[in-house]
Amino acid sequence: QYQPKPEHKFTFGLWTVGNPGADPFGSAVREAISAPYIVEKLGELGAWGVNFHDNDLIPAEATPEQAKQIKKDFQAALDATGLVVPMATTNLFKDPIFRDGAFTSADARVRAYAIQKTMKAMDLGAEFGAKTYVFWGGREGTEVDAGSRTLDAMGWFREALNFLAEYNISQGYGYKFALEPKPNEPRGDIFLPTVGAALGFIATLDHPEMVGVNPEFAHDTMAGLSFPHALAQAIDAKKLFHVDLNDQKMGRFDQDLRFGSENYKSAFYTVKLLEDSGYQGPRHFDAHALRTEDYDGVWEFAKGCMRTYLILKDKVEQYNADPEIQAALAEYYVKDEALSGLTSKFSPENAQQLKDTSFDLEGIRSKGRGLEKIDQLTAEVLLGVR
Ligand code: XYL
Repeated sequence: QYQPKPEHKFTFGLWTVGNPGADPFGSAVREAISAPYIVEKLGELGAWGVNFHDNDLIPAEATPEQAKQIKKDFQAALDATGLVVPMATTNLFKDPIFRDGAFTSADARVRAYAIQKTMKAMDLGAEFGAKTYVFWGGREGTEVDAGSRTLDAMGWFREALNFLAEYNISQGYGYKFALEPKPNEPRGDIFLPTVGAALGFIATLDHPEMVGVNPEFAHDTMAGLSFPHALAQAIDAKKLFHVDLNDQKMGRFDQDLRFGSENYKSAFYTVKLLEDSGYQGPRHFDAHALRTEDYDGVWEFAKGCMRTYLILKDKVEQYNADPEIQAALAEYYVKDEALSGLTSKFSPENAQQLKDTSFDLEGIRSKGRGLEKIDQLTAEVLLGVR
């Protein structure tokens, strides 16, 4: 039980289990491991796929010959394990050239280079069959605002995405783009900080149908926002093109903790939203093992992400089938066919009838909503006593 299988569509980035544990105050604590080795290990653990930034696979300094060999070895590992590459992305944050933004840099040369680098990274992803292309604008932001850059940045960001959407079409890659919002870190303030901000921006693009979001649990949680709420909005907008699962303490630096390690209830509602909505995409873990760990700990971390997801999936099924919970929910969702008929669609007649309706205001006001009971029952499912 709780054994991950490819059908569960669990994916990890090369940069997640391959994270050597450096932080701003300390150097790496783990040796670098190769992409083929990561693929082999993830295959053993039951993952479905692996994702990469261009430079996770091909280091920036690799010669064309080396790049060729790296790709060959990586493909061989994919063939041997059956792992797929559903998503690819670009590293637009490590190189100092991006220190003040990539697509939104105030320097036209940097903006052009960022688009060039992304086209090449899209070529690389397509070589391995990736169908989702993630845009995390880690350096797209400011510490200090200068001139009108905060406004100009929106236009530059739009120009880049429009350009790359046309490139996607002209190459026949069939990518779906997924914008990944984050409020801050590494920039003081990152542009398009929330799922809602990204959705608003997508509507202004030339190909809005091609572009959705990649919400990340830690990113909303850092800002003190509710990840399940962000996720629900993305699902409702039919824009959930990818999802980054991990965990996080509120108000801290970006911790990228093991999925389900910190906020059990939000993790539960996250899984419930994904499962109940019929989301078909990858369950991607964008997290890394604690810096305290060696590679044994890294593989425990990877297993833990998937196992906790499956445990929570089981809890969701239990919750959905629990007669007492369902009865409490049936009371919570007060139904009134006649009123819903009136409000479901405007007509002058419905409007008039609604105006003429009298409500039992005192009765509605004075009745509690029963949420203490529902929430306690939820807690008891999670705590394993139901
Ligand atoms: C870091 C981000 C990245 C993206 C991909 O906070 O989550 O890892 O997922 O660039």
